[in-house]
Amino acid sequence: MSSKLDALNAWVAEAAALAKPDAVHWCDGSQAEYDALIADMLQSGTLVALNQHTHPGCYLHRSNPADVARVERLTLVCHPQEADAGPNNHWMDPAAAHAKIDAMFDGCMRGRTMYVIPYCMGPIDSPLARCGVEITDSPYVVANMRIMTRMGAAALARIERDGSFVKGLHSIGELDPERRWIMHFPAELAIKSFGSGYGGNALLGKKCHALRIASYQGRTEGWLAEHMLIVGIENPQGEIRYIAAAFPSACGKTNLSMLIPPEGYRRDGWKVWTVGDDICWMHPGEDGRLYAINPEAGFFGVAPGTNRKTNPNALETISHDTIYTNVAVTADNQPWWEGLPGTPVTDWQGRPYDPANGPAAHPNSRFTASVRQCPTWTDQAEAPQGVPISAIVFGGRRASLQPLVVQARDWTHGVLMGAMMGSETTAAAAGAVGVLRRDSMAMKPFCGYHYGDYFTHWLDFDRPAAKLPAIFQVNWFRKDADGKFLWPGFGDNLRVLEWMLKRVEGGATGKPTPIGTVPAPGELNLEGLDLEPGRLEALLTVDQAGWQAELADVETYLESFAPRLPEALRRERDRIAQALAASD
Ligand code: OXD
Ligand code: MN
Repeated sequence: MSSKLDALNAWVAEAAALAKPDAVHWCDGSQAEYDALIADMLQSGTLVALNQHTHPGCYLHRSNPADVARVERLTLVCHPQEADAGPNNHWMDPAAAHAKIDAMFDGCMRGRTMYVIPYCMGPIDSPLARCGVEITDSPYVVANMRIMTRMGAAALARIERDGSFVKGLHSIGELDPERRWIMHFPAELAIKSFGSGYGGNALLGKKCHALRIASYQGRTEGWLAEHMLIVGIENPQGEIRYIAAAFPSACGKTNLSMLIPPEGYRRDGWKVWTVGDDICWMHPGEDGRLYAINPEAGFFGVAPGTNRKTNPNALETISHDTIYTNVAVTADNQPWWEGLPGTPVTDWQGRPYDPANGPAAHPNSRFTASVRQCPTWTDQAEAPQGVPISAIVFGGRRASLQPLVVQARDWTHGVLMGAMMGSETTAAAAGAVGVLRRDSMAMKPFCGYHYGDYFTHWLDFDRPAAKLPAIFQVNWFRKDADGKFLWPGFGDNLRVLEWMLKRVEGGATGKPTPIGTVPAPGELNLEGLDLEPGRLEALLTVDQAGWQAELADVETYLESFAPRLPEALRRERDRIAQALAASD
């Protein structure tokens, strides 16, 4: 009798015939299965147990030192037509790509077990969720996928109901950077990844499915898959408003999604609720608003930069049942990275710590932990219909120019703000750190199709009955002439979020500038904050000549997407350039 799982069974059989594993294991997602995998990995040395008294259920994985980050130049989006991938992606003809990578998969799982991981991105009963199946030869990937997704029997049952799923085939191969590819076939809803065990390259539910493939699915089906955190802000009246915020990798999305309100806010009854820290799928609801779900079930966060001061909620989240990757360890076997108390004795590569070798923890070292372990996690993250979004925030890491916060005057202006985002690069991707690059909507490494078409898709949400979120641009990273950050950031960012929500509700008038609306004097609540005189003014200044140069650069950047650049964005850029010139 034919079943809706026939396609899945046939694909698994085909993959097994190609990769030739010794055994095939269908993952059920149970605790017993997880425990057995952990035990096997402890035995094989893939994992090292950490101090089980201070960190129960925590383990450390040391990756191959040449496999520590996403590699954009080896990440391909294989549309049948090269033009559909756009200048924002690397492309290969699908047939050539399949042939190249299948040759690598041939026999690659000999002597290994092939794991079949059914998973669901999003609450299991949500109409907004989508399923996938990852085939992998890495037990580390299986254990991480169990934390990061709804994995196992329930996902398989949904796949049987839906009859469709994203196919992800993964092998660590020999972990040879010369034999490594991360390939996407959006039209086939398929992913093939070879030669890397690193999260973004190997946990296929995350960047590969939930962003690159899903962005393409979202375009066809009328929704958005974005590189955004989702946070709920509860005011003293008990009303909760949700904000979605896009920042490039390693720019503090995890910190913002679980921030601790400043003391005065806590006293007044403000609360912060975490829905997600990295990915947001947004669909228009019947009432015209955008509703969001977090497709993930876990955090795959950057460890360095996480400490008592920056993110106590994350520290608590990862104090148990967490997989650490590439952190250092202390003499009593606790996980350690720069900024934590204590002293490292062993670095991320397992060598005795020697400062001459660089940081003890890899700058892109990570933790994998369930969202449910987060003290600020809200069960609204399980709401099948998602949470309504009141504001969308775009943020980059810019030492100069970009003010602390600016509001777009309308949706088109907001889409331009997202499209022109620039940010200084971080360690989350291989390559130089600290170089300014354009990263539209923080999706440069993740948009699965031509950016010009993507901008058009964004603009299309502005329909007559739509009640769209307000759009803001923020920059927590502006520095003074001495290179010191002007804004304290972290918990104090709530002050900026509060202003945004006041704007949404009509409670703040703001001050218009040629590039958008900034807080009027007195509108940002600075109570309890010891900002030196002149700092706020410096944070909110619009440097006219600097912005004219910026817009000239933006023009060149946007024109790189011609002929698919939507005319509306070109006009919007021109409007702002003229407004700047007129304010001269
Ligand atoms: C991530 C990234 O892992 O953006 O979230 O690199
Ligand atoms: Mn990310």
